[in-house]
Amino acid sequence: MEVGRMFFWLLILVLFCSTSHVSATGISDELEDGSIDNEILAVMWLQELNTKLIDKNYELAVANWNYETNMTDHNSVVMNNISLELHDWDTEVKKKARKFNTENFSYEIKRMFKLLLQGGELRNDEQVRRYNTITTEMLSIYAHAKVCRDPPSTECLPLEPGLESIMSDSRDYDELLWAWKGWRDAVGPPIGKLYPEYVKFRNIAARNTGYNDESDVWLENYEEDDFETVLDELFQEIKPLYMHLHAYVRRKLRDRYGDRVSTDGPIPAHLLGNMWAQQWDNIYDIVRPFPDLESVDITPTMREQDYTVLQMFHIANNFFTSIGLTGMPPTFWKKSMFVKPRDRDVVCHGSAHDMQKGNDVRIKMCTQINYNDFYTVHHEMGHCEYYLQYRDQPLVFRAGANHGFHEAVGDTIALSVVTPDYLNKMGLLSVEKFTDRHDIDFLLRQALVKIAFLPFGFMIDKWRWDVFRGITTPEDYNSKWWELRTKYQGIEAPVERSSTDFDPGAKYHIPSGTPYIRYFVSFLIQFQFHESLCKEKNHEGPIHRCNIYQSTAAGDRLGAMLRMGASRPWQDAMQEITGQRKIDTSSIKRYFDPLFTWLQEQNYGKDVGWD
Ligand code: KAF
Ligand code: ZN
Repeated sequence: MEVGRMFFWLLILVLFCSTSHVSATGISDELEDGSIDNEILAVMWLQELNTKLIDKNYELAVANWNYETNMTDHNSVVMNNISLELHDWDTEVKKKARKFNTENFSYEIKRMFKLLLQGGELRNDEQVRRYNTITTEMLSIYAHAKVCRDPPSTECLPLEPGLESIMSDSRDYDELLWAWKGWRDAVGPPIGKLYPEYVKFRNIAARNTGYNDESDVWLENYEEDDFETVLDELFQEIKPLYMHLHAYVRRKLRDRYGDRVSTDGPIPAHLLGNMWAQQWDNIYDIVRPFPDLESVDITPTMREQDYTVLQMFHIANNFFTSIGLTGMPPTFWKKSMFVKPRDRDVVCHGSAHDMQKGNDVRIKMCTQINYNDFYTVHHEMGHCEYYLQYRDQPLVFRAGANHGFHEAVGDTIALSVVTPDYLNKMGLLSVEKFTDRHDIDFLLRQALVKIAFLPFGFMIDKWRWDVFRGITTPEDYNSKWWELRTKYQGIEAPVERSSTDFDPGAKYHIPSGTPYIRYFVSFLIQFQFHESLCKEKNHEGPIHRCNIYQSTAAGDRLGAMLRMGASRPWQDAMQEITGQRKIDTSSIKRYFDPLFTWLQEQNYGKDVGWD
């Protein structure tokens, strides 16, 4: 041990022993909040906490994994018991953390305390128990729901696979309506009954720690004053592009479904190829501008080539390693759940799990062999790559720079993966000569994924923030939902809705309590990331054609940002990768520029908008 270091530890020991209210295992409850201003002590306390937290979190992560991949009552009880125990422990930790006065601490330590103390806190065991019951119940309703066909058929379909396939593949207006309404009838009302109580508990927890309500907790992750106004401005900037896409798609749908789609009003929500009308790429065949060109949809080719699910994961892994990032470790391949098991109920919605011990990271997906899931595999692996990159950070910093960053990693990679250049290399596409028409065809499909999503990604939490604030009350939950769906997305319910419906509950992130604005943020910043990684690679030409496969220069830059975790505010992480400190729509606009020009030409003299 070098002398300086030894002296440091000696000093710690002396200081430590001279502080009567502090022992190695704890800090006396008698101390007043903010009364300890000894930074060395704080460091020691944090270090001890780190070690203990790893064990506790691992226990919960395993229990959570066991439940979500095998939804038995037993696994639910085990998970909720551990969660209760961890909650008590967590409350104690926070109580102790508040004893420190961090004012004069170094930047890093101060930030650790700040992150440690973020969020709400239920302070009553009965409330915690009830809260856990409600959230488990909502998730279970969502995971178990099935919609049955009319007699004499006895067939009952779950969301995945079943209803989602109907929504993407069927072109029969009534069948689509059946699946759309059936799913909402099955999950909406039972989840809606529990939702107000869920809101109540989240707000109690938030107020216990000094927030106005839960919306403040959710927005705090973005560490920017008036972030809502920033978001509003960003949304306005991309709205013209969305409006033109919407108008063009509406006309194509009218060609297909006739008068049931109006010329100038909102689009019926069940015709866009997706249960939530959040992404429209599944109706690419209906809206294709140049049907004579080879389709950029790789689903048929994947099936012709007998692709396996495992292969999809290996191809994604290969992309990450090709740019010099870390490959998924052996435990990933052993412990992940790649396909829906036949013998038990699972939460099918994709997720990536950091067990926070060693390099144990896992993906849970009910993967099917199609283009969409090929993309989702990259999305989920992006989360795992982030986990692996920041694993040497102290525990509190093992998180995305903000939630949007975590969502953007895999998607940034996927912006390269979907390029015809890369898919050609992989033998999934064989476009020999790439013309301007190919560009439009490709960009239109990308817009159905990326631009169509923006108002959806924007409105979900606009709805929830007002619910948490009490501005929207339970009687108005559903009507407000549709007001926002129409205002931002320009879609409408195909059948009348009432206050006994609870259509928000039909989207996974509502019963699971997962904030959603992260995806809106992600869908903007991933284009900023993509553009700067392309610069790093010295790509020439339009950025929608750029593919960073095998560019270690790009990988190095991305890796440096990922390794920061949450140790600095996201603006610093953004600067690390793009040189900018703001979320900026110019990259996404540049990417789609040729399409925007083309759509404006197509819509010339036609109705645009839905008022
Ligand atoms: C994104 C990208 C493409 C299409 C659509 C989206 C939006 C969104 C959706 O509506 O489907 N995508 C997802 O929900 C993908 C799942 C996930 O990777 O974002 C997952 C969601 C989840 C699952 C369980 C508990 C919490 C959140 N997120 C993660 O696994 C996750 C989140 C933060 C850090 C690390 C992992
Ligand atoms: Zn995700």
